[in-house]
Amino acid sequence: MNIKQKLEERLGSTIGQADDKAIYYSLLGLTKELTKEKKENPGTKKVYYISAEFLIGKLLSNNLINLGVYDEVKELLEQEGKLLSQIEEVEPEPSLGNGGLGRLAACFMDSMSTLGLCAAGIGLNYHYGLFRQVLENRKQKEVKNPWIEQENWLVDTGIHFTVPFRDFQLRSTLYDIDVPGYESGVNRLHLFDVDTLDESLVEEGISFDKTAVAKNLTLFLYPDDSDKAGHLLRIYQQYFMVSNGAQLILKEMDEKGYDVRQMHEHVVIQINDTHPSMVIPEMIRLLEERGLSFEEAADVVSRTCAYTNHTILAEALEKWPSSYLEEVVPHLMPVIRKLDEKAKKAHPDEAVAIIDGDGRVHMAHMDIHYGFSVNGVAALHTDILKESELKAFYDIYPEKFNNKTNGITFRRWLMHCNPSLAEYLTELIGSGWKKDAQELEKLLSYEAEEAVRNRLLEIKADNKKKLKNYLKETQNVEICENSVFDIQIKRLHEYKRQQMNALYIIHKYLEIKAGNLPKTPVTMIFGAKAAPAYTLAKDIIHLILCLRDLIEADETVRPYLRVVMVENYNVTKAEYLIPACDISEQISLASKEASGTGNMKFMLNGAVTLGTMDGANVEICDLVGENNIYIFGAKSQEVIRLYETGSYCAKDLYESREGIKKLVDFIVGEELLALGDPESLNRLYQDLIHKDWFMALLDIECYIATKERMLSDYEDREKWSRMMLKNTAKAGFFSSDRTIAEYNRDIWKL
Ligand code: HBZ
Repeated sequence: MNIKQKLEERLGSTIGQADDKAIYYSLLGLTKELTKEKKENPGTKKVYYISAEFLIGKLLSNNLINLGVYDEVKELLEQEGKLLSQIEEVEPEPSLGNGGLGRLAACFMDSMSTLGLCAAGIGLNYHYGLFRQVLENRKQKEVKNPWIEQENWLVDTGIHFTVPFRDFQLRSTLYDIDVPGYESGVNRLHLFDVDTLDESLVEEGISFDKTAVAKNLTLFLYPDDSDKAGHLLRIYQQYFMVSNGAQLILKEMDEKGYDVRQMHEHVVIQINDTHPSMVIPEMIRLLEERGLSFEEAADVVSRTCAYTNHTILAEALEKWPSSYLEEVVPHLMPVIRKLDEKAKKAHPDEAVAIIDGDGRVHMAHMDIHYGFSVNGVAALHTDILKESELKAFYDIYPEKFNNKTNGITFRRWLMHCNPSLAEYLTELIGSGWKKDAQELEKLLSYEAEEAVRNRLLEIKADNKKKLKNYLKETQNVEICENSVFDIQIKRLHEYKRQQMNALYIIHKYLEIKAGNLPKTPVTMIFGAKAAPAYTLAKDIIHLILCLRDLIEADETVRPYLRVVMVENYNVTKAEYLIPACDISEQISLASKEASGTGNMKFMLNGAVTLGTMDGANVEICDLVGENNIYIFGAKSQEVIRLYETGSYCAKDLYESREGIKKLVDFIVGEELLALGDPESLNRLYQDLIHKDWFMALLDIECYIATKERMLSDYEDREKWSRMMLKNTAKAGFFSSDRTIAEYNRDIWKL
């Protein structure tokens, strides 16, 4: 039976007669059926990628692409007057992730399947995800983000485990999402859940009774941890995730008849940041139950586990008070204490202790002592880990440290989100790049051809129009497609410096007021969620929204400068924003952004980077060359030195630089105070002058100068289109297929 027949059978009507909803659910069913027909990726050694987050995005189109039927389905629908892009609107997007770490896990799932690796993801099935962001009264409001409908991508496996806690135990149910590779086999994403969940616990917004663990365990990703109950809940979640994971791994080993004493020959557990770290003591505990001695169990687990670090920000490196662990998982503490004693015996240095003098358990330290690999996610990041942040560990275990520069799946971030560019590339250089991304370099031979460059400009213009229409439909804002699209989309965090970009807006506003008009109007686009308890991040959102409205109401500025904040930024919105971007904002304080992956998505789609020498920006710069990227700001060495000596003083800059003072004062000037919340604006103002922990004032002047140079270069369409071409052509290195091949070559050895 062909696809059309199958689809109409599911619909019970012709495609033409059905509505978008009915077509979506029929396609969902059909896609699941087609996936079932694919073979699982085989292997005698399997990697389990454990992660608190999997930011998978909508799945329909991507699965159709990977199953090789996307074009057929799209054409079929078009013949009947239907648009696949319209039908996709019906699909809810799960928010099972927060940012780069979660999206990376999703890209890796795609690449592991595509490369035919025997692999699985392990995580939790959060019913309400992170949260959905609503922008109201120029502020962020959080509401739940339900995504599990009657018909959905989850498959109930009928597999259950029992997870023990101090006062009770919980029965789990395993749900799977199939992950078909591109023209390859299938792997699974395993999401564990509790049967006893009570969704009605969530009252208004995202608040709920944090003590009713059996009822709330999988409601939200990263529930509020500003009090003790919240901390405990996160420990409950993490332990539930890893205990289920460990039990699943042992079950699969048993089924294949493998000896658990040889676990390291058949299993690799990749620990994605520290959230899954308890898998180490838990697996040891389970092996002890099976008769291994502590020494034997610790040895085989150490040869099985590998740890990826995604940040050097101290506040993100988890340290749990042992009293909390005693309250939730007392049976794990004896194992952790033994691991601590063993490590202390060999390495008495307090800097590498698992349990510190205050009785806190350092999860990353446990990962490094009892894992065989520690990797950073970009070259600079790994160097900083080795030379400063984790130096004490690097001195002990130099052989464990390695770099794996992040990557992105080109199936989603080019073929799906930018089909016209993908098609044009294929027309020029053939379709080999879809399997071997390095082939994009063939594009370089067209650099001198004006017709090619003009076509690239045309595709960009079309994508800008598409974004304009999308924003009109979804948010009722009307932007000018002929303006420069300057985009910063990422988690809201001080180190990412959205506040510095906001200061640029103030600069530009004042310039326009003074009569210095830009040749081409500029549209500044933001998308960002702030963690619900992160006050200063919310203040920055408030500032951006106040600036937006100030400009909207000003007839003299509005034609030249607009500010747009995309509500509830997520994967779907990124798929519209990235292909439409001219200027990619990657302006973190050097040394703070471990890698970044948005930077890679933008360059692939022909945007030009405005960035600091941080994370993977450094590698982008190496690849495209200094003439095809706009780099500014303090270098990481200098920043690290400023922190070490404590010699950065924002106030000095504020007081000595008239230009800086003018911009910062504007935050609490009468124009903004007339629009915004004085407390919020004042808090941000005070912070910038007295703290400015991420040194926005240090880089603001060269940031403004560099962006102005960039805007003026934008006018030279030939020069700009050459830069666009170069960026796309050099993006092949950032395919997650390359990253995963390296993980496999150096760490997993499947
Ligand atoms: O991981 C990000 C890094 O900031 C980014 O530079 C990198 O490209 C990406 C992939 O390696 N890290 C995160 O997204 N981290 C988190 O979201 C996070 C969330 C909760 C935590 C700790 C970190 O407790």
